[in-house]
Amino acid sequence: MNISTKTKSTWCPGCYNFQILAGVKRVLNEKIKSEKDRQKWMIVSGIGCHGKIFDYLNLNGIHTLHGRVLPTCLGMKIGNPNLNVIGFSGDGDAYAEGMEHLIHAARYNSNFKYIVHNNQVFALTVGQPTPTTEIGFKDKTTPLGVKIPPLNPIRLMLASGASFVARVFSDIKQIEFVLKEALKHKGFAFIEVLQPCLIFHPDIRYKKAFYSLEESGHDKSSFEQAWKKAQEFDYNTIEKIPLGIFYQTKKPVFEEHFEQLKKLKAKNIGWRDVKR
Ligand SMILES: Cc1ncc(C[n+]2csc(CCOP(=O)(O)OP(=O)(O)O)c2C)c(N)n1
Repeated sequence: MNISTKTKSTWCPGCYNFQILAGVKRVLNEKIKSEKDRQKWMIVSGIGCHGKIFDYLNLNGIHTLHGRVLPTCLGMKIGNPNLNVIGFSGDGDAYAEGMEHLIHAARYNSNFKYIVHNNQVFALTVGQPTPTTEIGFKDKTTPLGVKIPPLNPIRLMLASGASFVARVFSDIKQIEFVLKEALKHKGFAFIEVLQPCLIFHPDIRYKKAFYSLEESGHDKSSFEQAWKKAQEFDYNTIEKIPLGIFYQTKKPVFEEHFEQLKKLKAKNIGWRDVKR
């Protein structure tokens, strides 16, 4: 079963979003072998360059409003807890317009997966700074340069109670690894992907600072270790950038708090299948 569409891509040639798309396809092509399988998957994307991934995956879902990926994913899980749901946001979508949802998604721990394409700019609207843009970055809207220190999304997710917190680079193999792990995880999985924007934030100097958490003996079950590792990179300090899974823990899943949803889960159905 092919989950690609024939839609012509409007991403810039060489855009790192292609790596994310390819990694996601690699994982989902293994899981989706028939039309019946395909019906079990839903995607949600926000508004921005990242959001176009919706057009390139032949899956059901909603290309939703800017910043509203997470409540849309949660709504899908409430409508049918048996669906596998993956949300895609940009850093603007996730950390600016959608910020309030992000904190609660981490608290709720609904069983869906969330991929943030972090290019450190609002790319589709031609390069304005976002909450993860480094100090000093200039564009036409910010001619004096960004003055305010960037947000640390990994620390925010840890502090908000997320049960799976990861960061990778937009490299097909890294996406494949982390998405497979996230899909095995029971609960909300937060995956930040560093995705340079070749046009509006092309700086890839940070690549030299990457190192793998998995290969450096990091204990992902330790909150204290994850908290320390999360501080190593804040978008301005680029001496050491840990990539991989920072933290993973078991926590009650949102859907399991509700008898009605547990019944749907047990019967492998959604609300629309319930006779009234
Ligand atoms: C509520 C709302 N605010 C602003 C916009 C304008 N807008 C459209 S795309 C976009 C930038 C998206 O940036 P990001 O989420 O980082 O995604 P990227 O384009 O970088 O992938 C903005 C601000 C909008 N569509 N809706």
